[in-house]
Amino acid sequence: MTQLIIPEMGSNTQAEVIEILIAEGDQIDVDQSTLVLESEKSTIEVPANQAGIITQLVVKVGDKFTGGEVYAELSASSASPKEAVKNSPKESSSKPESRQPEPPQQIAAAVQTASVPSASTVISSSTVLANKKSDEVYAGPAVRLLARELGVNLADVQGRGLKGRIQKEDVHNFVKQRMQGGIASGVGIPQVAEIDFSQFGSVRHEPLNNIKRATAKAMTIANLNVPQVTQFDEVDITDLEAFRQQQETKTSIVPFVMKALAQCLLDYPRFNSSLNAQGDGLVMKEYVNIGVAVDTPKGLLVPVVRNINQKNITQIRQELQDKAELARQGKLSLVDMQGGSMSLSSLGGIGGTAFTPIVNPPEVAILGLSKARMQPVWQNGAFVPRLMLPLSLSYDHRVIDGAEAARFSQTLVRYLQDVRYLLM
Ligand code: CAO
Repeated sequence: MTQLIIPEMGSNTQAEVIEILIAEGDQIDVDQSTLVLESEKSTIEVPANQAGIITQLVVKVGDKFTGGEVYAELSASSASPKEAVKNSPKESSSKPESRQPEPPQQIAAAVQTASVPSASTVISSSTVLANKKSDEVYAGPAVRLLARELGVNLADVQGRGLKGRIQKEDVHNFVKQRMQGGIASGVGIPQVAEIDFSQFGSVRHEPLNNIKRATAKAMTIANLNVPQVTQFDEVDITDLEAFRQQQETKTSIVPFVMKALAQCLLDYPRFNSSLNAQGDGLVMKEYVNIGVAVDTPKGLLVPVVRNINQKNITQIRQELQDKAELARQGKLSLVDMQGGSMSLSSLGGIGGTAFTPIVNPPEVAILGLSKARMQPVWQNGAFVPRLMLPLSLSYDHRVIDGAEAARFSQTLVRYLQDVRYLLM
């Protein structure tokens, strides 16, 4: 006759029996899970330290142990471990948390019937893909039950228990990590799978600098949070170009667009707003500041030119030049990049016919400029050559309706087509 003994748990640790996984008459193997204990810090499964047939159980749910206590009496068994499990009268019938993996169809059905994406449905989709591995994991019935309830594939979970055994807290941690990494926005975006590209050929690794990392993060946040639409338009800037060319000091098209944009923000105040934190109201701004995307050797920076409505085009040009220079030298302060009403991204000096700029939250709109080109335009019964500037206005559709965006864009067209309207 031998005994099953609670392992030592360390000083001052007391654990409560929350589940008994064996019954009198069961034939058990060494390391087979027998009890589930829960302490303040963790849940552990107690493996049998002996093989044999349970002759007497001296434990019940709710008992508290500190380690070293006897909880079952055993008699020796000659049966092989596999036969012992097979012959056990209670193994499969009495316990809902059997070691059998969940059939893939059952998990797939659970995924399909869930109408709202949740942590478990997102995780379940990978469960279906990798299910054939789940019977190879080292975890007890209670952990398997928990994993099934949460839709976690245990094959994806790293066990931190004895001999890599998966414990309940490993499953909870796995879910927590997935929640933080993959679905931080609450819309249930699964992570892109990590691929070892070296299997396809030689590769080298290039770290992202701080600016590019910050841009990557900001773009991800923007794209996940803002339902955006881009409104395209074209403006005839032939007259503006003629005026520009007459000036002694050359001013690029960008400061003119900034001035016209500032007037549009005054005309359409919702474009100069931000959604409040609860998403149920707008913060209306009474200043007019425009952030301009500047291409620098280290990456994209967006200095903000302030109070544009109070400045003339020469002042705007000077301030933009100064800030763009500071950006290229890496000397912009954080304050220089804060407080924009709206952003402007000009790729016109490079090329392109149109693009979809990404709204820079908490702003609700961004204007993209592509390269102005001479085009045949139908006027008074004939085609005439006109210099046409493509506009791409992206906006947050939670705040701005399509019709409002089209009107904003048309107003901008009117101001740039005839800058005298800016004086009215
Ligand atoms: N169509 C045709 N030509 C244009 C134009 C347009 N839309 N916009 C500018 N140009 C011309 C300018 O007039 C200038 O020509 P000239 O020297 O003959 O006058 C030339 O292109 C170069 O302009 P620029 O781009 O150097 O200067 P800018 O004032 O037009 O723009 C700035 C300033 C800071 C916007 C620009 O330097 C820059 O960094 N652009 C890139 C912004 C960017 O990366 N955006 C993407 C962000 S999202 O990834």
